[in-house]
Amino acid sequence: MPRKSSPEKPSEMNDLWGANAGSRGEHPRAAWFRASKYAMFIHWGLYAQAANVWLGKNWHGIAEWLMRRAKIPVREYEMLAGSFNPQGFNAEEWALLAKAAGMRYLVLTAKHHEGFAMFKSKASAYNIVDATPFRRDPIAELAAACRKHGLGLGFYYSQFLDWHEKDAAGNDWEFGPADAPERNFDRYLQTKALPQITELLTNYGEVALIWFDTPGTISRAACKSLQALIRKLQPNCLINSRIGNGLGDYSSLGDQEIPVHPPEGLWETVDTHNDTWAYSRHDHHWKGPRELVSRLCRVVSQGGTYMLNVGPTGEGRIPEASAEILRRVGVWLGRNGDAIYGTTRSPIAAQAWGVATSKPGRLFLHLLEWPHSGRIVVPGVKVAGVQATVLATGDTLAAEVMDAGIVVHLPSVAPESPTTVIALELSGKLEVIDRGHFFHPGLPNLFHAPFAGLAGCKRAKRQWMEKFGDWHHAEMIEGFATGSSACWNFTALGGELCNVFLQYDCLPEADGSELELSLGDVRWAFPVQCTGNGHANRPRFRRECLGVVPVQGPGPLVLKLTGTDIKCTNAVRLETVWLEPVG
Ligand code: H79
Repeated sequence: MPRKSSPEKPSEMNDLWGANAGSRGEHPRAAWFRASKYAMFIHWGLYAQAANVWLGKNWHGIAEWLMRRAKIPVREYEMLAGSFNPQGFNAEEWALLAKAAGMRYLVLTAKHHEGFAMFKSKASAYNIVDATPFRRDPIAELAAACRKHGLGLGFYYSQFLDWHEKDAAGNDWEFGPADAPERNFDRYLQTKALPQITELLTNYGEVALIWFDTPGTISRAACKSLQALIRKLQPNCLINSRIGNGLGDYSSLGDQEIPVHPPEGLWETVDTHNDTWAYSRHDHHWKGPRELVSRLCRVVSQGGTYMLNVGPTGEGRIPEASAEILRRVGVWLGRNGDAIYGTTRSPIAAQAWGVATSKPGRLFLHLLEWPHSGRIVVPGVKVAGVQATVLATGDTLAAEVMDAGIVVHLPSVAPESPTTVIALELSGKLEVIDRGHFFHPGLPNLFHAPFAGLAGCKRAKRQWMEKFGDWHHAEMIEGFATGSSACWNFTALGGELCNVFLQYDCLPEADGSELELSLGDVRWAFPVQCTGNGHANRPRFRRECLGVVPVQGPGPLVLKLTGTDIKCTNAVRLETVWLEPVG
């Protein structure tokens, strides 16, 4: 059965990514992937030369989509190749940066949607060796550098979209509709995609993985033959889920998606360092070391791998701000990598202080937030004994097992930046006896939509773009009407006076709707205000302080939001509630 067509219809968004690798067991060929945890994605092609500018006009959003956005005719776009001469490219430098950053393998765009091969190809002269003054094969150079430095190398290959070819999918501005009689997708597969994948798997030594994207309408039979070709040429080469039809070895979640719930099986999050994959002259919105470490820890704590992208320029250089931030994360990994590489998912859920990772007999606590209370609790667990150290320094911390769980006493200032990891050595088996939610004094406590008990409303997972192609993901409570309620049951590990914040989205037709907050014996009504003219697929959140509540712990509590006067169903969406110490 062919998959659904056009990825442009919002109703088909769930099919956009091919995020599911199917349910087969894990193959031994995947063991290195499971242990690696952190990788470098590199988007580099002719679009880097254009840098999101075309004919003097600036474009914003993902820069590798410029050809399609500006609807550039193939002959005009090809001119970029004539001036593509990235003399600053140095494979050794990229490999050394990946090493310094603590990344274990690289995945480079061998061919993106623009259709240009960044390697010597007999199957198409539209390649970097034959069509540019550069004449070098960067993939050959990178393969050598990766081998030398012990890095894995994988290739991104856009198997479905190829805007350069009439027979392939995607270029409707020049070649008309996909089903035009003169277009023949199988011919493109046989004459370009399969031969080029053969070249990639034949000419560059061992290939760690092939990274496909947006499988679109490729038939199961075609995906099967693609998979068979890869298995035949390099039986150990992994294939990501975006090959489509559930044929991948591991799942690539949606672009820039960090899950709230741990997915099953082998999976990765792919992320941008700024808001584009390819280099854009105007995008300087780099995530800093703290945010990157946080994203890495959150992914790894759920058992995933984090692949972070860099976008080298048309001169072949990785932007220095991006490289410098990566190196700082690398310094942190040099001191704390024991809590990342080779770990398995956390046996306990994310807590207000952060997330955990695990190794046999050890639990690592990644303190994404530093508590004011001088201690943290790993709640709801039992173990015979525990010893705690600061992983980066080896300094011992007082720790004890109590009724509430494992308690670790902390200095008032975090000893490590941007994130301190505490290593717990456990005697005996760790038993998780309470998987519920906990309120931690001295910390901001999040109450997410997916963990709420709902009545008269529903959970929804949404993804949208802010600029263009820069995906954002959120889980929300939707369909809120008068009488609907969302309720979080939790155990307070102590008492504290807190500000309560609500992050919500409200369309104009529900402006001034009223809800009621209740926590313990405190209860009051509050209005929500229009947050803009967003539509269902592009929320505009507002984070508002609703007031101060006493969290009366320790003990079980219920936080509840009820619609008392909702002026329009489906127009108020709730994202997160926070309880934060008044400070
Ligand atoms: O390589 C990066 C992106 O270029 C690529 N995946 C990452 C790793 C990617 N290709 N396609 N998509 C992501 C999905 C994009 C869909 C959209 Fe659109 C592109 C949404 C907006 C632009 C297609 C065209 C749907 C609406 C317009």
